[in-house]
Amino acid sequence: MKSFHLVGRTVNLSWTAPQLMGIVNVTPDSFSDGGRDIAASVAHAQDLIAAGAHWLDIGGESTRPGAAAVDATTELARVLPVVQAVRAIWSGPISVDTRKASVAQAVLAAGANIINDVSAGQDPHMLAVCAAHGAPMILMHMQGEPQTMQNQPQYQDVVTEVANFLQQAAQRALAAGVPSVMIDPGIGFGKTLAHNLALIRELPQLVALGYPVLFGASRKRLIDQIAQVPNPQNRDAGSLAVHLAAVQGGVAALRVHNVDMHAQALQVWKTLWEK
Ligand code: HH2
Repeated sequence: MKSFHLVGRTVNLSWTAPQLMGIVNVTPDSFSDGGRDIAASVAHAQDLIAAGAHWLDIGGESTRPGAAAVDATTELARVLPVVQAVRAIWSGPISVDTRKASVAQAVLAAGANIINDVSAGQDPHMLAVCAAHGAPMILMHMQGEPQTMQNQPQYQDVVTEVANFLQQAAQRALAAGVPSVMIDPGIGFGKTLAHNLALIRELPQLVALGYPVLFGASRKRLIDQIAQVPNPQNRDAGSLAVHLAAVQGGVAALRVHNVDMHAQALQVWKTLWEK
C-alpha cells in the first residue's frame, strides 16, 4: 500500500486501485471535447461524479499541440463559475488545470483544492500562491510550449530527462511550501510516439522517485499513431489499454475523459489481482 496526502486527508492507494480524475474542459477548442459552455460543463461534471470520478480536473485553456494561449481574464471567466457551481454540490477534490498564478489564486479562493500545472510552476508566483492556500500541485513535464511543442521534440534519453526534470520541480515546489505534489510525465507534450512509448514502458522509474504519479493518455494522438483512429472521440478503447499498462507501472491516478469505462475496467482489474 502507498499513501499520499491529498486535500487534507490521507488517501490510501494500492497499485491496483488508482484514483480516477475526470476531465472537465470548459474550452471552445479542446482536442476531443471542446465546445461545452458553463451549464454544459457543470452537467458534464455531475455525470463524471455519478460515473465514479474520485476527483475532477477543470480546465479553461486547451494545451493540445498547436493551441494558442488564452489570457487570464478569459480563462478565469470559463473556469470560475464551473468551480463555484461544482463546489456547491460536491465535496470531493477539484483540481484546476492552469499555468497562471492569478487563475490559481481565484479558483483556490472559490473552493478548488489542487492546481494541475502543465508547466510545473513556470509562473513566478505559482508556487507561492499554492503554498499560501495549502494546495497540493500536479507538476507535469512539457518540452516547449503547446503552440510549437510537437514540431521536433528531441531528447538524448527521454526517461532520464523527464525524471530529472520532475524530481527538480517537485523539490522546488516543496521547498517553496507547497504541501504535497504529484508528478506527471506529460504524454504528448513535446514527445514523439517513441518518446511516449519509452515513458509508458519505464513508468516504474518515475514511480521510484517517490512521488505519486498522475498519468494521462486519454484520447491522445498516440492512439491514432498506433491504431489509426483519427477521431479523438473514438479513442477510448486504446486509452484504456495504455491506462491499464500505466496502472501496472504503478501510477497513483489516471486523468480520463471516459470515467464510466475506466471505473468498470479498474473494478475488474482490481478484482483479478486481489487475493
Ligand atoms: N493533458 C492535457 C491537459 N492537461 N494535465 C496533466 N497533468 N496531464 C496531462 O496529460 C494533461 C493535462 C490535454 O488533454 P485535454 O485536457 O483533454 O485537452 P486540451 O488540452 O485540448 O483541453
